[in-house]
Amino acid sequence: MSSSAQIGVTGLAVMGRNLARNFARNGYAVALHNRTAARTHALVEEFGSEGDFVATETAKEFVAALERPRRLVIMVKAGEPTDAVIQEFAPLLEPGDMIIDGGNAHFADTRRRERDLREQGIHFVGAGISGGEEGALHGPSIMPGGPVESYDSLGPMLEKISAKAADGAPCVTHVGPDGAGHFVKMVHNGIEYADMQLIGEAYQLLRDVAGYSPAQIADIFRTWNTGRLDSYLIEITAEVLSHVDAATGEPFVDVVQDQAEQKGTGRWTVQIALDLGVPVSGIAEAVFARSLSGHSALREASRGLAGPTASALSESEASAFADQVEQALYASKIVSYTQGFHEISAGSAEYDWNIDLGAVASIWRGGCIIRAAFLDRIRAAYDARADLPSLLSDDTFAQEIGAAQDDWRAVLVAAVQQGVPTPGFAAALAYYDALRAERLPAALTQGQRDFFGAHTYRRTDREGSFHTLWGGDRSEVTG
Ligand code: NBP
Repeated sequence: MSSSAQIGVTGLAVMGRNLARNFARNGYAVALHNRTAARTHALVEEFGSEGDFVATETAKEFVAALERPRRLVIMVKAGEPTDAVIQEFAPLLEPGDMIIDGGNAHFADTRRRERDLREQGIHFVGAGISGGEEGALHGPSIMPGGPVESYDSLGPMLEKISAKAADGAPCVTHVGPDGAGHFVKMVHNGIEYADMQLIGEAYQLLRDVAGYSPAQIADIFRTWNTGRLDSYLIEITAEVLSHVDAATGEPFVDVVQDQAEQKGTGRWTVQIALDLGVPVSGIAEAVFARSLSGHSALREASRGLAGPTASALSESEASAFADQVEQALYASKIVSYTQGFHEISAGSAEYDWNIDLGAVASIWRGGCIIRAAFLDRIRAAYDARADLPSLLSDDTFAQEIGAAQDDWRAVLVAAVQQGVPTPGFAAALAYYDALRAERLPAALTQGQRDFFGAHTYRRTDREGSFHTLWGGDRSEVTG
């Protein structure tokens, strides 16, 4: 077998198969491998005419089919299968070869794998890939980490197969060393959770408070999609809401069980944020909301609890309310992204990744699930000021959120009065109000901690740490 393939893909389920086709369609010779060889042959049989594929059955054949230095993409189930595949292939590779893990790995695993393989001289690139199976085929957003020198030869290939933003820029960049790519992909998914939760809350408010039907709400989302909320998730929301179930003739959304599923990345985003001390309350509420939806027995047992009596809005009130919901959704979305970017910036500082936040916003503009017109403006905000403390410190976003705040508050008042759960909108507003507050009750918390645990406190008027003798004469001593 000649070593002619420029890249190889092992793991040919939905994602790997489409990624391999994407490379081939872009003119690269692609070596194929899968644990179960039948998948490899099925791909060649069905799509062999799309490009130059080299089907292989064994690990040795696969490695032998690759030109050197070798570029080997792993697209298997994240976790143990990835380690198993690395253990199978690494002994067959040579210094300078490259393993690219395109699965949804935890960034800590990526850091470990990169460290282990570095000892062998193998470049390990953990690459977050977003866009689902369609993205993998037609152009995903790609978030590669790993050694920067690997990007010299890999980068141009990824740029070719990636999505392109509206200005033609490829949706891929070298995010940073070792686990930086998978970390950014994790936060991308966390933001995706928050975006979906906020859209869900907007839908329920329009349905339960304004009294619109799913078809009418689909039209509202279509209108929103022509404005500043223009995004893939808003677009598909309109599609899902306008779909009618063929079997029953009911709106599709009414025949689907209201129990949301989750894989792991949203939960990881929150777990890591807790470790880093970053408040990602919007993402956390989204994860909890999915979790609550799945507790069917608990929900069943609570159905009889008292709630307010809803009062229907008139047609003109409903229309005005819909405009307010748009404001609340947009303002809450700004907060979600603010929190997500804060987590990336904290991760970057903790692990010394030096991540360019503007570049991250830029590569999310196409191909990925959270692609949105709005990301152009986030990129511009970070490009104008790389050390922006928060998106809310950007003048344009600050002005927009300021202009939205009255409606945002009014929507939450309506939600509370009518008993519609809006944890995402509420958490976002609480975050906004907490950030802009002159004083927070944390001062009282510190007093309590000092009272029961002598944990000490710092004063507003003097340096140092202090303790009050609560059980004695309440005099203050230096802590
Ligand atoms: P799956 O996550 O369903 O994994 C199936 C693949 O893993 C098959 O090729 C299977 O081989 C292989 N595999 C398993 Br399972 N255990 C293995 C082992 N011990 N050794 C070797 N191969 C093993 O595939 P997917 O949905 O295409 O996703 C691939 C990766 O991409 C995952 O990490 C996923 O999280 C990530 N991802 C998925 C999406 C998406 O929308 N689906 C989006 C972004 C990222 P077999 O054929 O022999 O069983």
